[in-house]
Amino acid sequence: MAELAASQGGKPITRLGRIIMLRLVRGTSARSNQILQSSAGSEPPGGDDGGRSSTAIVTKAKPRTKRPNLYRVLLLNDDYTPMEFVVHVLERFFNKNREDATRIMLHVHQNGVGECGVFTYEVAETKVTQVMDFARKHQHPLQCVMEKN
Ligand code: TYC
Repeated sequence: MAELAASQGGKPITRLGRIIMLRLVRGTSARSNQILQSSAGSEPPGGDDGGRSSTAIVTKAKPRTKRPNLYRVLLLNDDYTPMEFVVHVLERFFNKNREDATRIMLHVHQNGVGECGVFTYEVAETKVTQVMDFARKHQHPLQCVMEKN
């Protein structure tokens, strides 16, 4: 990915990412991601080449996307929360269909813990808060937690 912009010598240049400056005159070599030659503010006004040369800026924006940390949201088993309530929680807050919700609920019931989904930190935190608030409102001891993936 490269962007090209040209400027006359002496004009200020907006910097975008790493900038490679190339003097478009004979004899200039290019090495990527390095400033080769800058004429900004250093060229004599008017130049000495009869206006035949110009300065180009090639910006090569290095992709800087980072993968976000991911967190698993888990439901914990208990002896009191009704199965139907847990299925409803999985449908309502984790967008599960009834079949998947029932499968996950039974997994938690039998194994003590089970995964509802994997999310970025803020989404996971929101889900945990929503589930805990909803369980408390209905006076069920259901516990929902998150753990780093
Ligand atoms: N063990 C509960 C019951 O027998 C059901 C249950 C399932 C509770 C999953 C919590 O996360 C849970 N009523």
